[in-house]
This record gives sequence, C-alpha cells and structure tokens, in this order.
Amino acid sequence: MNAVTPDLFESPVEFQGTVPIEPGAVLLRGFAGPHATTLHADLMRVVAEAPLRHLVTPGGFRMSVAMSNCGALGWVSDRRGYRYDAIDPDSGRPWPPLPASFMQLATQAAAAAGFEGFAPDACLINRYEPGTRLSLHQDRDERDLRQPIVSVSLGIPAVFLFGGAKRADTTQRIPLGHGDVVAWGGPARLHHHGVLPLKDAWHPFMGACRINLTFRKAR
Ligand code: MD3
Ligand code: FE
Repeated sequence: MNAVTPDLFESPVEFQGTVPIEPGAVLLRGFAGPHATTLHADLMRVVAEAPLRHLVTPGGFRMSVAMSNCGALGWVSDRRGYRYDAIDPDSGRPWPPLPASFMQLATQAAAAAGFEGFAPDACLINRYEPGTRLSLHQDRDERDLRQPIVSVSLGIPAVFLFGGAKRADTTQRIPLGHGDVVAWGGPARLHHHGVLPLKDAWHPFMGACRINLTFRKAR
C-alpha cells in the first residue's frame, strides 16, 4: 500500500465476535462488514424508489433523522400517530421489497445471536448526519413483541444509549461503528433506547453519514 494515498478499502471490516450487552441483547461486532458493498448498492436502489424523508411526530416535531422503509410494511409517523403501513404515504405505492441481501443478513445475524427463524417483514432505514440524534424511546408498534429486532449500522460511528424497562432507568452507552449488528429480543425487547448526537466524521464510502437498518416483524 502506498503511504501517501492509503487505500481504505484494503482494510475490510470483518466479524470480530459476539458481545453480550444484557439478557436478550447481543452485539455482533463487524458482522455486516463483509456485506457492506452489496447492502449499500441495494440501499441506493431502495431509496431511489422510496426517498428518505423527515417524518413529523404526533406532537408536530420534525424528526432530525431522515427515514424510509422497505418490505411489506413500513413504519410511519404523522400527526395521527405512529403505525406500520403497506403504502408509502409520499408515493401512494407499496414500499420497495426487502432486497435478498437485507433479508439474508437479518436472518443470519438473528440466528448468530440466538434468534432462529427470524423472518422480518419490515426494514426501517434511518439516516443520521452529524448533529442528528434519536431521543430515548421504546419500539412497541409491532404486533408480536416476542419477535426480536435486528439493527445494522453502516458509515460513521454513533453512540447508542441503552436503558431499561422504565424511561428513568440508568442507561449504558454503546459505541456502534460500520458493520456492527445488534439483535434485541426477550427481556431487552421493550427497553428504552436512543442515539446521542453524532459527531462530525467521514466514512470512505458512506461519506458524512450513518445509516441504520432496523429489521422488524411488524405483523
Ligand atoms: C433496543 N434506531 O429505529 S437501532 C429505531 O441506531 C431505533 O437508528 C436506532 O431505535 C438507530 O427505532 C437504534 C437499535 C435498536 C433498535 C430497536 C430496539 C435497539 C433496540 C428495540 C428494543 C430495544
Ligand atoms: Fe427504536
């Protein structure tokens, strides 16, 4: 490698093993790294069909994270509330299908974390830019809360806040980087969580951006 123009692609992110966070929550460091190029290409096709947009909360606040979806169902928020919907409200058409690469990764990661047979029907795509955050919340709009959620991080790093069953419970901070995958189920499924404001950073092929894919079984 030439020291003047280091080729960042010569250091591929590899799976570095499983880190238990707490019962029901498992971090798979770098698990998506080897698939990042394919995931990114499929992601570009999805967001060309269903562009990222800033949703409005039921309280009337514009979310700083830009969102889209693929799969049979997509998570949406507006003045009427939060829900899963088969139709993209911006286009009036169904959400783009889950790419095979997304489905395979989600199922394999869930199995590696101990959740066999995970078959998501929804993938929420979150795009963070420096300064963007996601405040502490629970994911409870899915029909069967015994089903896990699988999250895939791509691009610049973020600090994930992971709390407890009650909003006021203490939180732990978990740094998440490019290629990291986390599976959340069992006793961790309804725990509060969020993302601290992202610092300025640059990733070789994602630019100044973090993409998080969260796979859910909504129905
Ligand atoms: C823990 N996304 O989309 S992923 C969300 O990084 C969301 O974009 C964050 O929270 C992000 O709802 C965090 C990790 C995650 C997702 C769902 C969970 C953690 C979870 C559900 C229960 C407990
Ligand atoms: Fe969440």
